[in-house]
Amino acid sequence: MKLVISIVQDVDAETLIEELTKENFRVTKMSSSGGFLKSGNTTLLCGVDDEDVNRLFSIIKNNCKTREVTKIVQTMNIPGQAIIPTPICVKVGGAIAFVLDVEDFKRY
Ligand code: 2BA
Repeated sequence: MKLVISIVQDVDAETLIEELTKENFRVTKMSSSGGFLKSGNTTLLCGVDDEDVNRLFSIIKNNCKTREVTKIVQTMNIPGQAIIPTPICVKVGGAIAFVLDVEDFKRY
C-alpha cells in the first residue's frame, strides 16, 4: 500500500475530490498554504493499493491545471535605497505528489 500526499490548488480541489470519490478512492482533505506564495492550497492524503497508484495519478493529472500567478516581491537594488515592489510570475501546479510506502494500515 502507498500513501499519496498531493498538494493541489484550492480551485481544483473540490472537483478532484469528487472524481476520486466517484472512482472509490478514499481521501482526506487538509487546508494548507505554500511557503513561497503564502497563499492557501489543499493537501490531500490518499491511502491506495499499489496497483491503483497510476489510476490515481491520471485522475489528478486530468483535474489539476497549471496556472501562472504573479507575486510581488520587495527588492532593494542598492543597500540603503528604497525598497521597490517587483512583480514576478510563477507557474503553480498542476499538482505536487509524494508517494510513501505504508508499513501498516488498520481500520478499527
Ligand atoms: P508555494 O510554496 O506557495 O509555491 C508556489 C509556486 O511558486 C511553486 O509551484 C513554484 O512554481 C514557485 N516556487 C516555490 N518556491 C520557489 C522558490 N524558492 N523560488 C522560485 N519559485 C518558487 P509548485 O512547484 O507547483 O508548488 C505548489 C505548492 O506545492 C507550493 O506552494 C508548496 O505548498 C507545495 N510544494 C511544492 N514543492 C514542494 C516540496 N518539495 N515540498 C513541500 N511542498 C512543496
